[in-house]
Amino acid sequence: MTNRILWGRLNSINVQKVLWLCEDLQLDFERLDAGMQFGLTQTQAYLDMNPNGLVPTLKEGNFVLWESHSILRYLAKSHDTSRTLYPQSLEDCALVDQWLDWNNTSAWPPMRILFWGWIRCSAPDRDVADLDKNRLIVQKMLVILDHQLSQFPWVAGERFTIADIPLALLVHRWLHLPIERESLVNLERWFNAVSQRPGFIRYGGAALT
Ligand SMILES: N[C@@H](CCC(=O)N[C@@H](CS)C(=O)NCC(=O)O)C(=O)O
Repeated sequence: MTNRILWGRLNSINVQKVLWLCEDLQLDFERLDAGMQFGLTQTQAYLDMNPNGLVPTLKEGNFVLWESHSILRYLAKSHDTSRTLYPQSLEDCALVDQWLDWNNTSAWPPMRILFWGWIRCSAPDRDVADLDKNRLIVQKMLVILDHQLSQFPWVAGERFTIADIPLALLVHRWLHLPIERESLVNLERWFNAVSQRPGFIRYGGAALT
């Protein structure tokens, strides 16, 4: 019997981040479908846990936490005995935070527009010019990531960390959209490696829906 409950639908990128880490850490949990077609997120009971009405939400015992990156940090700090996924050294930890923040503020916003436009929007409603503008912005972001990966094997340096997780899920979406892409060799090398992680194999590599 687990004391860990995760609310969120399987095709949500933010839920997948947490599922991936639970798999890599071999944590047991119960997952309850919530969000989009599953609803639940606007019920008072859910809003009392997560006032944003979004997924994921994690509950461990009586402790409730939302924001996918906060959940990643919390689970890595509390359950990663190797202390490498969210490193203890001030500088290494700051670099992980830097890339997690960059994902949320620079890379994901234009990628979210691309993902919704190509996957969740019907063709007649698609603003192709706007999508192409955002494609170029994402490409520019991925050139920055590619440059980082030309110097280091993993996103935040010499080891796999929680900073790799959101960016790998973003790149998986990028690679599966029906769009033009410039080839980025370091990014491709890293993506081949990161997609061997147990969490990606189980939860990250599904078809986009
Ligand atoms: N910053 C939040 C964003 C959460 C978020 O936007 N979740 C989306 C799914 S990826 C959501 O709940 N969408 C509404 C729904 O699924 O009903 C996080 O990282 O957890």
